[in-house]
Amino acid sequence: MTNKKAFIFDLDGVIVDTAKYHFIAWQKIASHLGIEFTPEHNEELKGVSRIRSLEIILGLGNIVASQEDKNYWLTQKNEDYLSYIENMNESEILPGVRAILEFIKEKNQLIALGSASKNARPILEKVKLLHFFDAIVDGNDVTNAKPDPEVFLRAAQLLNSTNENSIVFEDSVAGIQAANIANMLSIGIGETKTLHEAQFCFPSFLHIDTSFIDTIIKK
Ligand code: B16
Ligand code: MG
Repeated sequence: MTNKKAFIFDLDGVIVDTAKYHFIAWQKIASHLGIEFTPEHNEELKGVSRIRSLEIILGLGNIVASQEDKNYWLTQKNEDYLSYIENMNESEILPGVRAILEFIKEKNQLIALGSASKNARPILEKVKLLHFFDAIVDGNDVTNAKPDPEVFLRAAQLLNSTNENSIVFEDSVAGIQAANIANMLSIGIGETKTLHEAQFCFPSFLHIDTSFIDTIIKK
């Protein structure tokens, strides 16, 4: 077991804002199905897997679909989403993220990704952050979605770290719950009102001082 700290980052809403692309792609599907899908509905899809997102949208329209139809909509949605992320670049990294990643690396600590997205790797490549990560666990590697802690437990395991030495940065309620269940330090990125279950909460990484990270490292 390492005595280094393991910093586990969620992707969407923490490192990049891909929620806007998910929204446009899901809205197209919903509109084909005659379902009203608003930005408020989109909030419920944050941190949720692709299949579960479709099920939530179908539920909004009280639509019961066959597995074949679901597969068709899932493929359509992802192809559309991929066309939006195709042109992503470093300018889409959320404010303050790179500085924190650099600080953690400078301090010789460990970094992992813990995301529900099956498109996590290509996104990290496009925004040129892939090299910071010692381990990547994404939607291709887990069977249980957040709030199940599987994604974070796998990340800690890959980094050879204990749960108690792991820190999770998350923007979704389900993700914060997953970190708490795993007995990891949960840090919410977003509104305290929404992420009140987090042990710490900041509006963005710009509000996280390096001295705060340093205190965590020395704990
Ligand atoms: P994909 P995260 C999640 O990413 C998104 O928040 C969620 O809205 C999306 O449905 C999910 O990834 C699956 O994404 O369709 O690319 O596999 O926040 O866990 O990094
Ligand atoms: Mg997220």
